[in-house]
Amino acid sequence: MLNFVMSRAVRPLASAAAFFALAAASAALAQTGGVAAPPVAIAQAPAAAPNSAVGLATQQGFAAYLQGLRSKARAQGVSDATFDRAIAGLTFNPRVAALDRGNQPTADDAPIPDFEPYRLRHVDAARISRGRTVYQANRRMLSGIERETGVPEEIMVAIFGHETNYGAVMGDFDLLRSLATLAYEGRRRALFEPEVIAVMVMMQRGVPRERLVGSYAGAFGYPQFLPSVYLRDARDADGDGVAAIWSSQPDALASIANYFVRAGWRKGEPWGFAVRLPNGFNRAAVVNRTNPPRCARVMERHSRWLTMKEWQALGLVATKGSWPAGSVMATLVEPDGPGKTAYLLTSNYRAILDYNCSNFYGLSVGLLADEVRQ
Ligand SMILES: [Ca+2]
Repeated sequence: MLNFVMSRAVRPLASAAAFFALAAASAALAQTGGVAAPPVAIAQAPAAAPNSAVGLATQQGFAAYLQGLRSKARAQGVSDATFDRAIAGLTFNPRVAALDRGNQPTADDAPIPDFEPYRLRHVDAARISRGRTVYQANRRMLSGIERETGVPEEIMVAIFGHETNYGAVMGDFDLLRSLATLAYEGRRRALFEPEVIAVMVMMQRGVPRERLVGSYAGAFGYPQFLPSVYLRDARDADGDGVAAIWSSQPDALASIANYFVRAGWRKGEPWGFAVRLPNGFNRAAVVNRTNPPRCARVMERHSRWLTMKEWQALGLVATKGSWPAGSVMATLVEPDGPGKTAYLLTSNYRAILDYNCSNFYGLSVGLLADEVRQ
């Protein structure tokens, strides 16, 4: 299960797909009475809070806001009948608002914890074992998708494992209620309002209302897609005509692969691998001097890009296995500082960061994938 350390490691992200893990972690905490979420606000806001707990003005403002979405929904092909069905009985969810307030971005100068304790919790024996079971159960389908897309079978499985512990923790918040609450609240309306409309589009396309549940921040199903990501990337792989990423492992795994194709996964290249640095390695010579366009706190831990041939010439040694082709580019990351395990990370690692921009997430997905394949 994801835990709160992940949400501390997660930075605010440009990608709409950015906060899956954070949302899942918070949803899991909320479901289990977790102690890391804001305790007072949540204790005062039971799951089915009556309108009176929020205040009439808030509920009236919320209802007026929803009505104002009608023309935007129409523009996306949502009929008035679907729109009315979507907003029927919908109320502001104070618990969602409290969870959102509890997940403010980490300060830029906050210390970053070590990766190794995180790895031990998230790439653990149980998650590896279940991943191997999912892998074996879906081999025929997975290998077909890998042939078609170039996305490795084990990467699909590892994302599934990290997002929802293979479907065990998907969240039970009503997506429309959560996303509309977050949009109405306004702090990230530009992000959440299109997601409200996207849920309505899903309804218009026939997704059953009762399937529209997920994390408090609107991520849902086995891969914890946002509704807009679902509309863009979800696929039907088992042939029943519905991209049922909430109940079909083939659909979910194929949809994850589709996401990575769009994110630029390069066939035949690894995500990365562990390396040993030579004594006296000159880190200053490989510092990245460019400004990352997004996700700066995550990217600033990476060296500049060099080819595998250049890294080898600098004396790096792969701790196991062989090197990729000499022309493949990679950055160097030392998540726990000098003297501990270092990693060379390719552009495929950046595709994992596109899914969730956290080095802890990216490394643990890659390492879980390696274990699942063995
Ligand atoms: Ca299907």
